[in-house]
Amino acid sequence: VDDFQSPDFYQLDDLLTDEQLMIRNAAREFVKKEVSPIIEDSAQSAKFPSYLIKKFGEQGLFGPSIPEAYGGGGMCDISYGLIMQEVERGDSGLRSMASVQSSLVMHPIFEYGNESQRMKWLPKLASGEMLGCFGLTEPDFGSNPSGMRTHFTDEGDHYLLNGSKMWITNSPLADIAVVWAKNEAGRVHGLVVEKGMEGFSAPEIHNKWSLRASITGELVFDNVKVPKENLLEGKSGLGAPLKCLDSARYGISWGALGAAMDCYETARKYTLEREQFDKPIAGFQLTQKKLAEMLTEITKAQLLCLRLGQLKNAGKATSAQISMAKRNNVEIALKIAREARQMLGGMGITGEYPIMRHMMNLESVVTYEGTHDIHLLILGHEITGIPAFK
Ligand code: TGC
Ligand code: FAD
Repeated sequence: VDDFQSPDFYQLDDLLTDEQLMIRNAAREFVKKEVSPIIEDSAQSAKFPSYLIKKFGEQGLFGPSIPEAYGGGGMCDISYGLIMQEVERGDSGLRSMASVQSSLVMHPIFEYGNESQRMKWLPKLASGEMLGCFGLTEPDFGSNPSGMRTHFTDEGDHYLLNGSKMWITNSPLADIAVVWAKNEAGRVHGLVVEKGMEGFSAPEIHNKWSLRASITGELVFDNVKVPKENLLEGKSGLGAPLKCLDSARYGISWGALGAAMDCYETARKYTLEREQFDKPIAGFQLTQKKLAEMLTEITKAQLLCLRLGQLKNAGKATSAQISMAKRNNVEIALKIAREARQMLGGMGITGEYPIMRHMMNLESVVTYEGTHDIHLLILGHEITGIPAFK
């Protein structure tokens, strides 16, 4: 199950550089060694394997595209995508932990922070000494973050922050939270809130049937005094957090592919070995139809990712292009997981195989970072020029 073959039907590996292949293979080996042996237990017992944070840092899996001067990997966006693919081949929950750290915490600090903020937080986030989280969603504002109520006032020598955030990956363990809140004028700004600040708490959300190996919580701000030097001054307005989402959504497009590959490979191997009616079930036309369609969808999704990565490297990828890839790739991964689950019959529901875990994880992935339908509406807006959100 975990020898990790990577379907490459169109020989896309030939289009990767030696460095990209080396980075991908190193991430693949790491996941095989550190994630695969423990992930089923973590998910079954709903325990986030927090000791992996440091190991992810040591392996260079945090902030791959942040410059090396700040502890990052200085890699291109295709390498970042390949890392996300391999991590999610292991588990979407651990990919969530890593994409929040890289795209939603390190990215805004790097893009919108000043030099002292960058030097204060980025190297420790890169090494896994610190864990971060990103607070945009609120109990009453998920798809529509522009309505957020979390706000801060200028109190002269500090800001006073009030409000709450919901569904925040990593929050109960995070050392810092990049929080999006409105000022007195209603303008959205990013603030870095640090663990231990008075009035700040991050209770865990329990009983998830999805991403059980990832820790999720709330963020509650009750008159939290945030030092003025914790404001990210480089960009304000809703576009600031949405731009971070572009980076995370891009990584998820690759990540979902990893989960899809794992389900496909598991189903391919299982159906070649499992016999019914005196022959391998892979010999029946219905099974072959499923496998052929899975491989076709994986190949199409790989092409989307690779081209999007090239555009991103050239600074030309648009938000709508990223929405198309996130929406398509998560959808095909979810469909492949559901089909693969059926192909394993009763065995498909057990933790002996990774498929049911991927399937349940992907139910969150299809919802977070913009739901399936929100991405469709982003594309509708792009095509027609008419926003249909409101
Ligand atoms: P709208 O008026 O369209 O835009 C407001 C401002 O933002 C700009 N903008 C973007 N900028 C960069 N990247 C994007 N993708 C952008 N989309 C919009 C836009 O140009 C405008 O700028 P300006 O200067 O004119 O003010 O905003 P709207 O309120 O109509 O909303 C648009 C909509 C619905 C697409 C947006 O709100 C949206 O994407 N909603 C979905 C929310 C979402 O994705 N939340 C994710 C939370 S984080 C998360 O889920 C982490 S899970 C992580 C994990 O565990 O992996
Ligand atoms: P809602 O916005 O209430 O949507 C409910 C349904 O209504 C959806 O099907 C949606 O598509 C539909 N809908 C909404 N508006 C429209 C419309 N205009 N037209 C048609 N249909 C519409 N957020 C963070 O900020 N940081 C995190 O780290 C984070 N991690 C998460 C981890 C997990 C496990 C989960 C489940 C969520 C996480 N989120 C995080 C929140 C996530 O981004 C939101 O769940 C998501 O944006 C959807 O918001 P909602 O759940 O409030 O659903």
